[in-house]
Amino acid sequence: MPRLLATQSHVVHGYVGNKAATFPLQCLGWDVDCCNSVQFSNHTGYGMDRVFGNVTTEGDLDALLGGVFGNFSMDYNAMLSGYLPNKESVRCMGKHYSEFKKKNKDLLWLMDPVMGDEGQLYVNEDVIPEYRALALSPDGLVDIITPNQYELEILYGKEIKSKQELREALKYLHKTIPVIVVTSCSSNIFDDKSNIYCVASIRDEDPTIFQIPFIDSYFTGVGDLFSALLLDRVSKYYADRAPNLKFEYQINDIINVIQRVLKVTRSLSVTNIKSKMGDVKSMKNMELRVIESRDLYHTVPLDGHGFSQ
Ligand code: PXL
Repeated sequence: MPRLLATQSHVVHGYVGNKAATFPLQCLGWDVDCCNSVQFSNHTGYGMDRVFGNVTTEGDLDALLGGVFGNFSMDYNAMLSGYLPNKESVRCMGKHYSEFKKKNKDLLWLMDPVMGDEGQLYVNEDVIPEYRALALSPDGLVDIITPNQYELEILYGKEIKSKQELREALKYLHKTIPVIVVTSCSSNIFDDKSNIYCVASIRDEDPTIFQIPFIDSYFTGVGDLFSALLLDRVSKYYADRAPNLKFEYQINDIINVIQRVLKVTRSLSVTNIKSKMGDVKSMKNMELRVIESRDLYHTVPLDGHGFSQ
């Protein structure tokens, strides 16, 4: 059974971070070890005044990661990192993951540089240089990143306003990172408000662009589910290199799975009201239906319709 270490948030109620990633990965046959970067009552979309709990201190994170790597060091096939609240936690995760990756070159490290969206940061600003240092490390230790457009711009250091600038940003980051999936691009690049775009890029290959119908509602944890599924699919892609596991098919498959999970989530919501940041009732209504979607995480057979370039 493949084993993975995931360092991201834990919420007591709801499904973001490790709560969004663990069960789907277990359904896919992964043994998942969770290190919690925070323990919050719920995600921050409920409003900061409704978030209770603690950030894991640097000392505790250091002890937890040092402990598992020290005790079980040969056991991991993959490492995932997501929401980390501040400079100290990004630095600590980076130090342990980098040391371990240097000793185990074959394991995959997916880093989701969670910083914000659409021009708004939702972690401390001081994480920025830490993520840039990890993404641009000359050692090239991170295998996959999953930024949204805003996070890509932060890593690149420049705003991206056109497809050409997007290509330049990808080229810049590919110097150190082999696989980049930009999970959502804003409409200023594609000039299209009814769809969102996902751009998947492997070093030295043309990127593939996926068009996804825009759903006017606020879901949280979708990026965390995406990263978890991506790590699963890329692991299989690298392990088998079979023609039917082509990278763009994997991404297409993940997008299909996510759309089905969102469909289940919406169909089971109490009312079909649009969810709004800071509004408890509607936020709770749109918590991802991770359990009810249990049969959806495996590869969806290609039907010839979902795939777009
Ligand atoms: O990546 C989503 C996420 C993860 N962790 C926490 C969050 C959110 C989104 O709101 O609040 C704590």
